Amino acid sequence: MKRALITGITGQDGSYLTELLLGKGYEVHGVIRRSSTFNTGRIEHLYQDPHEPEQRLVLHYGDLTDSSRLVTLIEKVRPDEVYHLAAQSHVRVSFDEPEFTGNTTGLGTARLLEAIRMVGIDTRYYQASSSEMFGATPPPQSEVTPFYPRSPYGAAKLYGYWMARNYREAHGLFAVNGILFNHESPRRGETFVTRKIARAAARIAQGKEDFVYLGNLDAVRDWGFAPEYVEGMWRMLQADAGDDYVLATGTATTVREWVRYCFEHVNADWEKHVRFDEGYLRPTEVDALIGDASKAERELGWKAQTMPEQLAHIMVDAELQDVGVSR
Ligand code: NDP
Ligand code: GDR
Repeated sequence: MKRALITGITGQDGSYLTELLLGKGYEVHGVIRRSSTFNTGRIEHLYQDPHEPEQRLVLHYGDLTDSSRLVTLIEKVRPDEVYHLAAQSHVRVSFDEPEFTGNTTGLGTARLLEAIRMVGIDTRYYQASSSEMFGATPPPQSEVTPFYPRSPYGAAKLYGYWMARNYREAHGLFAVNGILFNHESPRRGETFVTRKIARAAARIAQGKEDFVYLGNLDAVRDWGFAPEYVEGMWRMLQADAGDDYVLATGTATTVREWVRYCFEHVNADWEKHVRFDEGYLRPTEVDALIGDASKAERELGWKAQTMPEQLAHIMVDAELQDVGVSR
């Protein structure tokens, strides 16, 4: 039985990855943060009582700012595969909290890599790199596109990317950078734009709200479906050697088009319900991200299946269900 350690197991991707790995027969260990309220909602359906003899999902307290804890965790779990997904992952928030974002999203990666090196285990390491590292470089973006991050988050992720590459080159670690373009789902955090809009469309259609306040509607993103992307992460760690791969759909959608997809799905006129709030603008914006995932298709047999309009419908339907409407 293979053993995996997932940081960020309580996040969107962590929850789907846990489902995938448990389904493949893995023993899964997840790192959770201590908080005063439950933060395990996304993995509640997977929870296994520690008293069960066959327990294959084990949760451990830990934090990316706590180096010694990362060492004891690696020592205790001795995983065959490490999926490093934990991060302060919100781009807009990173402008308000640049130091914290650097400490967790950037240095947290160095701490984890160093814990692996210090303990000296033979493991495979996945780094959750991001299309935000391309920032201002025009699309299409692939593994050979130059980076130009436009936020403290993007800069921190770029540091993590190069640390993973350096541990591959300097210490021979099987380290992979998955350069993932935006991927969404009904489990997406409520403050990311796709979920915010899907949720607003459903609630407005049900008369529970009247307006949604948004920032830049002209930004172009490449939105795919998260469960497909975690399958890509797993495939990267099953390859013959550590390498870097882009995962994306290759399609361009503006925030405005996403709004339209969501509101049309509930037969509502978006122009009556969307209002502008400059508070959601970023000091520096990433105008357009459109990924070229041909390397992943060629080498891993991975290809995105769900395209943005269908994804918007999946997310709106989930929100409608949440407010008691079934379709
Ligand atoms: P989420 O924001 O949903 O999840 C982030 C996870 O990190 C949560 O489990 C969170 O815990 C945990 N975390 C945050 N800070 C710390 C810390 N200091 N110590 C330990 N754990 C911490 O992100 P996603 O699931 O969407 O993304 C997964 C990873 O992939 C992230 O690194 C993200 O930056 C990256 N990424 C995401 C993309 C996307 O489109 N979703 C695209 C490209 C990259 P808690 O639940 O307690 O807050
Ligand atoms: P992003 O996702 O910054 O691409 O990062 P987000 O959904 O936050 O923004 C996408 C685009 O929408 C515009 N926008 C708004 N964004 C938010 N959050 N709220 C609004 O009200 C709003 N109005 C317009 C933004 O300006 C932006 O252009 C996500 C995260 O998951 C990162 O962790 C990940 O690395 C990248 O995707 C790839």
